[in-house]
Amino acid sequence: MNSARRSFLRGLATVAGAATAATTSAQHVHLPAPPAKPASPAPDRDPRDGIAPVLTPDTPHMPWRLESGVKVFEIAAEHVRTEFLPGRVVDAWGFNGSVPGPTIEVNDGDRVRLVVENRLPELFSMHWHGLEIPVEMDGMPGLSQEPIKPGEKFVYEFTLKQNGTFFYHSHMAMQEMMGMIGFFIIHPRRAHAPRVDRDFGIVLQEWAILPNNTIPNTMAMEFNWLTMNGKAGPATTPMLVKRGERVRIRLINMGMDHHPIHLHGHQFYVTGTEGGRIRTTAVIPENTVLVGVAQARDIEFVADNPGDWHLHCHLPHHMMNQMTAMVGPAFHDPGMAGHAHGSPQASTVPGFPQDMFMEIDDRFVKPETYGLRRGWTAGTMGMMTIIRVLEPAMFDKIQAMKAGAR
Ligand SMILES: [Cu+2]
Repeated sequence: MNSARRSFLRGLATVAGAATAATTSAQHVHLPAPPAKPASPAPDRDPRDGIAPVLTPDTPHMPWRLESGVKVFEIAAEHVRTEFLPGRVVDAWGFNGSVPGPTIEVNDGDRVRLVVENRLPELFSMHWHGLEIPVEMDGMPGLSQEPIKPGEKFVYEFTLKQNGTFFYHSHMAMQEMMGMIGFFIIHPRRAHAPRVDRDFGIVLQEWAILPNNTIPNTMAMEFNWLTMNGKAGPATTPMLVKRGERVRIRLINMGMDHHPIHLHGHQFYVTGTEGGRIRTTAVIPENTVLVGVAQARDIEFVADNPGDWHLHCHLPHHMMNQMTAMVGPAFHDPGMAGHAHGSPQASTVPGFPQDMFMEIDDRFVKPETYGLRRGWTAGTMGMMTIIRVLEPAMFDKIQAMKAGAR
């Protein structure tokens, strides 16, 4: 048994325990700024049960209220103007002002009531992906219910009897491609062993948006914008962990491609799928997990290698922004040699140019990026984010900066 597996299993004994800025077009200047995403409420959680709250960077939590023992959520399906990057405005469809929709975080055994309002100009219905619930609650338009008409509501209500990483989404195909998905995370009554110290969630989405356009082309078969929780690198907010902590990252995918998500500097175990928890004796080590369409994958690892590490889709075309015929191989201009950090002779090399290297660090200054190596933005694009394995003092310093920034 290697050391990584040993350290993963140790806890069993303690059960319960590119070129982004250039994409802004003049027509966007007159548009109103996207609304700020709603604030996240404090998670409903007793810290003694060993369960860490889930953080979904750049995406808020769905608020709820308790009515006679039922957790009530109000969800509006609506147009959402958002930004993948500063200046890259997108007219997507989402929920409660957010794309992807706010994260629903509940517990096994909860009774939930989800009041869904259709603020779209066409029919809609909501599906609860992976949940074992009465068929009339499954949200299949036509088959299990009348679709929700514009301006009307439908009340979904059921009791949860599973735990794991699930999601909610429109069950109208093209609406899915407008962005209509969100996490539905159900915690077990007691934490799975070994328990994790940090628990993150990332929604993988892809979009086809031509330059000077803000509306995704939902019929496209090729995609030039790749997002994690609605942001493209380097706008994806890094995940912060302390050295030595055990970390879970939940990944879900809604789009037309499967994404091989690769973690640098660590091996991980896939501990859960869209069907729930994998038996501990069945997990295998990996550092790249294929997250297929409509699938969920939970990965867990001990963050014992300090540094700032990429977590990203490894499809080359998914590691860049705004890929179009205007950049990359199709754009051959000898004048780019200097602009793209090439050599003066670059234009004599067949194939030039391929990649550009643009440092735009000053546009992504926030506590979570404090202390990253200069130039980090040039290599963090598309479906890419960063997990920062920090020494405790640095971790605490950034947390204090975040508290000060609020
Ligand atoms: Cu990908």
